[in-house]
Amino acid sequence: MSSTIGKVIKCQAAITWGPGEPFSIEEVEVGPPQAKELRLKIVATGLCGTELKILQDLYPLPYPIILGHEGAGIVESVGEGVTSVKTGDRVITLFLYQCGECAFCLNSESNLCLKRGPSSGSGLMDDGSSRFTCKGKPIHHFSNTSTFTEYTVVRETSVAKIDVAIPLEKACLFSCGFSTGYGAVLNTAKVKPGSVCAVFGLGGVGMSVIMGCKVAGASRIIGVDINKDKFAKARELGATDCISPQDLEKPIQEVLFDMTNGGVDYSFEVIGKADTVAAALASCNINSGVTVIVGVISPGVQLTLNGRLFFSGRTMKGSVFGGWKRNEFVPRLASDYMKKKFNLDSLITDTLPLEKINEGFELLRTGKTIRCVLLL
Ligand code: CND
Ligand code: ZN
Ligand code: ZN
Repeated sequence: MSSTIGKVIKCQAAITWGPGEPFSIEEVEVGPPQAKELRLKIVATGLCGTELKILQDLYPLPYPIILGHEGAGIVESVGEGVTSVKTGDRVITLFLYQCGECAFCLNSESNLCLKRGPSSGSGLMDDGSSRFTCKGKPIHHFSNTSTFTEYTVVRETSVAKIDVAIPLEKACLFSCGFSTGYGAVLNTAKVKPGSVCAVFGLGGVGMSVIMGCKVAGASRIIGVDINKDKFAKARELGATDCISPQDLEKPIQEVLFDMTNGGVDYSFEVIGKADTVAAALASCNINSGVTVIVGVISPGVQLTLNGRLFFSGRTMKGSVFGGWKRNEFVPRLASDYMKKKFNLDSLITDTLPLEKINEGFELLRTGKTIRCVLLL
């Protein structure tokens, strides 16, 4: 590895040239890391529902771009001033910008940085340039990570060390899907033992919400999805009931209200659609019901909520990256993993090489995979 230090690396990457375009496998040049940056050899990267939305809903991003935000890899080299990691360290990527110095970053209760919030930024590094080029053109970075490439460059603050015995092809799910769902339960909702929970959307993130609810001691966990093929896995992971809204004669919120004698204590929206947000809110109980929105709602989509739903004690809140901070999530998740509190492995239903990334997203779009992990 040392022979590449300080040099440009040529490698394969999946480039998205414009909104909604399929991934194109190209040779890219990846420049060496600058101050406070590091270059990472990606070993594994999961395909998350967020990229699927970006492709389907034509998100306005700085194109061309290398997407991917659920990665795990090995540090190839570090730029000037990097102190927390070194060549050879195993790390996972952190898509959420956390400067580590502002008032929000210093507050133990918050994980969104004052400087950038959850925004993925301009697609450029802090010096205003990109470390990727392809066919002579600069290619943008995505979400502080860009993992659909054999090598990427990220800020030092965009990785967390994972020096425990979890294989990187599994640990990549700590980088988004698993942590996002599990943390939404433990950090954002703070589900109390004995609670009744409903989870709308049973993808990789929703399944991780189910595992979180189980660890929190929920007495009942109701999975809601229009794809009934998801139900077997949801039950295996802890769901006590599974319902498809398409099988019902009444709206899902009314069915949940009746089933639970007055509504659920916590509902999680893990789809990112306006109508399921409204249904999740209406499903929770009028006194202390809490709805957590985990799903990413596409730009321009407005929510329509009946104001009467708030003539109640209900709470509705958002959750990004499960409320985790860079320095705290790996030790906690690794410890729970070692104690076998959750089953990370069962989320990974498919593995593919980088060249088959379009096939992987097709599996996700058609609901045939929970998490497909690309092995690079
Ligand atoms: P994935 O596509 O795997 O799962 C979505 C699930 O929702 C699928 O099982 C669908 O069948 C189901 N679904 C779709 N429409 C409906 C509907 N109308 N009613 C019931 N079920 C439906 O996606 P994922 O699990 O990877 O991601 C889920 C969401 O989480 C998605 O919006 C993604 O963008 C978001 C997310 C949020 C964050 C965060 O930090 N908040 C991080 N990563 C992903
Ligand atoms: Zn900050
Ligand atoms: Zn994600």
